[in-house]
Amino acid sequence: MILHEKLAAQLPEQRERYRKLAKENAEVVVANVTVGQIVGGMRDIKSLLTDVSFVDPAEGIRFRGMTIPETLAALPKPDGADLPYVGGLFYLLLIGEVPTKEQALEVEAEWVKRSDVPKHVFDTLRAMPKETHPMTLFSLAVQALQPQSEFARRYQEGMTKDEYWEPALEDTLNLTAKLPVVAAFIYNLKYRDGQEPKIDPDLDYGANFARMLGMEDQKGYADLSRLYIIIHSDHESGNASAHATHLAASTLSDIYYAFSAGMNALAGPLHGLANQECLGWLLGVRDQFGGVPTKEQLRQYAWETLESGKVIPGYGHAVLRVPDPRFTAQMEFAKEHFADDTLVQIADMVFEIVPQVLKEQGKAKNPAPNVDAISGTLQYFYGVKEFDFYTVLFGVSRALGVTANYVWARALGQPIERPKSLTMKMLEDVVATAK
Ligand code: CMX
Repeated sequence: MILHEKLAAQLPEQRERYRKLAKENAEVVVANVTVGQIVGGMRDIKSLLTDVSFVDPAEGIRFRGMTIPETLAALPKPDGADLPYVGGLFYLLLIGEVPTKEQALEVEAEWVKRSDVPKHVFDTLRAMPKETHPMTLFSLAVQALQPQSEFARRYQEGMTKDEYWEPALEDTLNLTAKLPVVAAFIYNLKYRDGQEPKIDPDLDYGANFARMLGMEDQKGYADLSRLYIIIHSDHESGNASAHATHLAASTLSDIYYAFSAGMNALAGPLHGLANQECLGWLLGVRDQFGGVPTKEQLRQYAWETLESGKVIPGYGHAVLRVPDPRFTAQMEFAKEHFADDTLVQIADMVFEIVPQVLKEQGKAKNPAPNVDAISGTLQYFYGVKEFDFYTVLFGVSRALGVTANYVWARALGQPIERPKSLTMKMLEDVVATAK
């Protein structure tokens, strides 16, 4: 298999680089940590290692050194499509090179081969109460797949540390192949006829997902699906879903346990759930003003949200200090395909007004939109209107980044994660000494 071969070829050099850092240069100081960072959610503490992606505060995400526009332009596309193969993106994340069309298709073929979901997974989800949130179902389904873990099996058989990456890759391909099927089943179970979806082997990952959600007749949705999955895939390692996955897997829990942990973090309103919250907020604007409001009405509405003690979803970011390029890519898609849509027009006006309001309020370090400010609007336009499903879409995509990181973490032999905590008194003593 192509990913296996390419990874194996890179291992000697990458392991040697890692060994040098870990063994020969371990005492070199990278940065100091302030009290503010310790009490402030470890913000910006440089303490994780990944080559898969990097978020520049002034620019946004780069996948293996490439910006979103560069990535979308470089990756191979299916015939007649405007957006690239998701399989090509996964190859790029994992291997660090832009694949040829044939290489992207090899990844896509691996996914088709591994896409069958065992019946007990569907039955587990069916047994849950009707009102269960789709993210609970998603996380549960991933756990229900865990008995299939190759990593867990091989670990029990006594594989060596050098071999970890092989079953890690195996599990990763199995998991990522099944996630669109699992997600589409959750959609069917919650909102449609409860059918168990099946992959069409002639379609790529993005088009298959679109078809399984019942969107095959919606012109443009397969491309949106590709775009959505690609841009949400990775955002370096410190974000909550990536970090939770990495932390859990660092104990040598397999990727099913670890990814499920990551999804439980994605389900929070300050992280992935913000896309559902954001669409709710935009619909609130639309309903209150019977369509697109005036700028003054919108300004007032935004202030009312802030004064009621809530955040404006879709705005602000822990790292970024500019409009999120993932927002820009989706806004461009929306304007190209359905610029006249009321919600797109409202989202565009929000982009003009809300940063000014947040600046006036003076709290948010970044008043610009993040990825969630627009993603729900696009789904809503095409008819995926059940917005508590949106975080599941995010989860399908985020799997690609966190699993690429997972395979590399096992390949390099990264250890169990264990930062150090201090007591409040210890910190006060540090402050007193410093003064
Ligand atoms: N609306 C209102 N207040 C905001 C705000 C927003 N959109 N963004 C930040 N603030 C506030 C914070 O709540 C914080 O207030 P307190 O001092 O009272 O606690 C203050 O501004 C400083 O926050 P910050 O340092 O700028 O931001 P953080 O790194 O702490 O948090 C984030 C980042 C994303 C959680 C925050 O901007 C937020 O809550 N945004 C809205 C929710 C959202 O869109 N989340 C999705 C992020 C992307 C993703 O992970 O999917």
